[in-house]
Amino acid sequence: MSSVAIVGSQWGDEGKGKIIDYLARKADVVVRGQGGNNAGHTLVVKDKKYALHLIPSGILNPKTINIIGNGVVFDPKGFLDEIKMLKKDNIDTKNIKISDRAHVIFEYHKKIDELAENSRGDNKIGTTKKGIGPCYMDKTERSGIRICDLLDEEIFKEKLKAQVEKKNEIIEKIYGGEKFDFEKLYQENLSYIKEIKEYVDDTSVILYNAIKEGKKVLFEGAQGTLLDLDLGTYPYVTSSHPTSGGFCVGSGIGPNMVKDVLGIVKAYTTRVGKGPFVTELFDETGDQIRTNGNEFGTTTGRPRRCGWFDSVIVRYAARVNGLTSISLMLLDVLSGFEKVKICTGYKLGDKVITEFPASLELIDKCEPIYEELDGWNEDITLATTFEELPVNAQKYVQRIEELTGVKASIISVGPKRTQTIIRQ
Ligand code: 2SA
Ligand code: MG
Repeated sequence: MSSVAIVGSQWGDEGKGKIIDYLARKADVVVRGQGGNNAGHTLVVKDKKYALHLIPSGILNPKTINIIGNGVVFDPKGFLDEIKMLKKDNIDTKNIKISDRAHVIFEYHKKIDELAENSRGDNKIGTTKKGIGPCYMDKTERSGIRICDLLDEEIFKEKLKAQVEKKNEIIEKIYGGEKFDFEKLYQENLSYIKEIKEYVDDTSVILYNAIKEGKKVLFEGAQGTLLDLDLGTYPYVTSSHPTSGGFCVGSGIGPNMVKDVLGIVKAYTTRVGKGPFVTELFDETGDQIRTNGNEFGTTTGRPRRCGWFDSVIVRYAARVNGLTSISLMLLDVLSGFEKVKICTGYKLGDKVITEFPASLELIDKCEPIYEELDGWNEDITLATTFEELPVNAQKYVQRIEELTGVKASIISVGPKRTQTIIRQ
């Protein structure tokens, strides 16, 4: 590993956490470049679990630098809650670096996220209500407030005042919601920045120098390719770029500084929230995948939508991310099915489509074309090499590799670190 980017290759929740945790322990620098605390990963040390949403996964290694890049939307309160949790257990937080260019999430962003979702009736996106979209809206509208603005009380006051006035108007006139008190917000955030200041830095410079010195850098992706604002199933997407290109802009480096791009792929498909999903199963098989894979949201507990492996979207993810290999997760969940199916293309009228379409209306009309493979009954959770997998499981993996054009360099057969097959 010199520098490797980890990207979710479906709709998030592919099991990135396990691989990130594994690689983060060896990394000199771990970087987040997009999203905010709409991500979620759990780190485990000595049987103690730490649920992190914003702080990068290298935090438990005292020597690792953890960068929150300029492309992240930063929730000060969420960040300080995580710091508090870590400090309580004497975990050193001094190696966290926050970009002075990162945009800040304020309470009004969260409120607007919630009000906008509630007003969408049946067309809800299913957002996490963390204020992610509204904060990125301000950023692209060029009225956002960045970390560097908070470092100067007067500049911050002026910018926040203008924003609170504007947001109050939206909240009151459009949604009939309750207004925010400027002074309270201002004072709250002044107190936050006092604690945050020590972590703020020009993170692009730190990262650039680390890569030049040959340090091991892990780019920690959140969400997934199909949730990308440009490349995902728009508008049922998040407001950032969870694809490999997002790391360049989101952490301030050139594309030649990312060496490998490891796509995290679930052995089947899931998604939370609304939006198209061609291989979704509404029958007992879907229920069985959900039960076997414990496919329920970590924070809300809501059941995830489940379906067969869709090679159209993973091949798409391979192309748009430039995947150099994949890590195939949760293969053990498919044990016990008499037959397993892989979607090889979509049928649209009398046409066969193998490239993922842009239009949601077209995707809705697509029928999956399945290839049926023989399943396996054996418990595979103790396999440590590819050869130890039942022949039918091997065939399943090989077929996925053929259809996506990318080698599965890692296969995960259970949640534990030992339940990982690394292929040379
Ligand atoms: P938002 O709140 O504006 O980002 O929501 C927009 C849509 O994006 C979806 N979304 C997600 N879907 C799955 N996993 C998410 N986060 C993972 C977690 C982290 C991961 O476990 O929390 O896998 O990296 C995530 N975040 C946003 C959301 O459901 C909306 O459809
Ligand atoms: Mg998750």
